[in-house]
Amino acid sequence: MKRISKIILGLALAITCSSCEKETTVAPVAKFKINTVRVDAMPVVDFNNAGWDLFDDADVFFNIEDENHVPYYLGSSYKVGNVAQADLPVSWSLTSQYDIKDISKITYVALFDYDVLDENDAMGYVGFKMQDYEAGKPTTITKTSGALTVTITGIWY
Ligand SMILES: [Ca+2]
Ligand SMILES: [Ca+2]
Repeated sequence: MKRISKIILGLALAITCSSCEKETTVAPVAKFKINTVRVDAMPVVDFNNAGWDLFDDADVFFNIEDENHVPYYLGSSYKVGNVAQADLPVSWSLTSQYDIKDISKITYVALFDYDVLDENDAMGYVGFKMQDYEAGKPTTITKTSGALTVTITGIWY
């Protein structure tokens, strides 16, 4: 009798445990990893209506920034020299994937023209709020902001 009640107690515990485990398991929050960044379109001139460089075309690179525009991926060493409009699109495969861990926040891809003698020229930025894409989970997303169009590809995990 004693033994039976022990077994029953054990069973009851097992059932309770498995059911409470189920209750505490919430749906995993989706995250996104950026694998490639592509610039499909970029502004022809800077904010002063001048060309990006005096004698030739823009030397293009991008940074990936968080919602406060703090850069977490610095792409200046992967710049592509003298990109004319006819050269577009240009794309980069990231050497290390960029993890967007909080998809409720905006992740910016900011484009620059690399300059040697003065500060790099900002060419614009595009913001991606991955939460907006969570339902369909597309792996390629294109977004335009002003004259700049950026496509990111990656994986949901
Ligand atoms: Ca320049
Ligand atoms: Ca140049």
